[in-house]
Amino acid sequence: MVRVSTVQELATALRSGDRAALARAITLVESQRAADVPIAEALLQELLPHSGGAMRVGITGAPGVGKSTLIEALGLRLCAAGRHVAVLAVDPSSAVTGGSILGDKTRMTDLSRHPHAFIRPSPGGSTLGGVAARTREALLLCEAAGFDTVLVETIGTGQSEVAVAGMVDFFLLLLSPAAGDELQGIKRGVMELADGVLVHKADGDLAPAADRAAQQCLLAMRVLHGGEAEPPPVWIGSSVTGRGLDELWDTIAARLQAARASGALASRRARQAGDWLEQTVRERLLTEFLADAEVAAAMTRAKAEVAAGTRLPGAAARTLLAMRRS
Ligand SMILES: Nc1nc2c(ncn2[C@@H]2O[C@H](COP(=O)(O)OP(=O)(O)OP(=O)(O)O)[C@@H](O)[C@H]2O)c(=O)[nH]1
Ligand SMILES: [Mg+2]
Repeated sequence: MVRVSTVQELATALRSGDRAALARAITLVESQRAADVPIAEALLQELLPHSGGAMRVGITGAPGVGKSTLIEALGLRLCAAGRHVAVLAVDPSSAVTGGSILGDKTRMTDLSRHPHAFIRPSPGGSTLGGVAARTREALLLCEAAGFDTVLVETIGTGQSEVAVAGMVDFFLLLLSPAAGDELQGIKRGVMELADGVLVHKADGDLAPAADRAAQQCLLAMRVLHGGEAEPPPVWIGSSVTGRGLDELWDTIAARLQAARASGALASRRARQAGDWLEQTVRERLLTEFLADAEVAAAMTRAKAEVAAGTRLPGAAARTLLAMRRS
């Protein structure tokens, strides 16, 4: 797609703030064509020293809780305050259907028109790992292009949350005002991953329920983070009225500022990069292993045997792994 000799040109254009170059660069890292992979890697390597400058904030929550609406409301405020905001998405459903939360459902019309904003729908792909990896690389590209704020939206489905929590500096969970009743049903793992919780849609008739939900959430967070000096904050807010949004962002910004000063942010990012490396190795090993036609056929047979209960998964896995070529 892009000639090797143009990596330098593309990097230069991207760093100068050229949107088309950024979009092209992201398309390049999203490309699954074998020929594009080394070029994408060269580009990322070239731009790596210029990445890392953004506040990276992940936003998760059940479908319809208002993630996109919040991102648009926050994004517009941040742009008005002079920040440059990039919005990315990790959508596990797009891995299956090729659809995209940002593209199809919520277009963030006002934010997308703002000259200081850049919105990129979730990449397609066959695995969540692949989609998340490309989003992470897109995040680095946005930073190299000068965006000082990157917001990553993901639907709350467990795995994608772990992936997004692993690429951001602050992971925000959105709850609906009804969450007080449903708190039991919210996966404990998600509450544990969250660096903060916003009880959203606290407006109109929903406001009293939001207050109750926030109280219950506060209790739950205290239990989960009992020993910590600074347990994750719980906010109440509305993207429709704007209630609580300034406070939300100011607290996140202050926490990140403190984490930067103390070195906690650098160690969080270092740990994330290490985890990412390990995960990438796992995923590539598996992909390469299964790319062998004999192995794939044996895997299909083994799955049938395991499903039928005629073989144990452990034994079948051992036989399969013995097929590895050295
Ligand atoms: N009352 C109220 N409604 C809101 C608020 N924020 C969003 N909504 C509404 O909630 C619905 C879903 O909003 P989205 O922003 O698309 O929610 P989402 O979490 O991004 O949804 P998915 O991407 O599909 O998971 C829309 O009808 C919004 O208008 C809010 O603060 N108050
Ligand atoms: Mg959305």
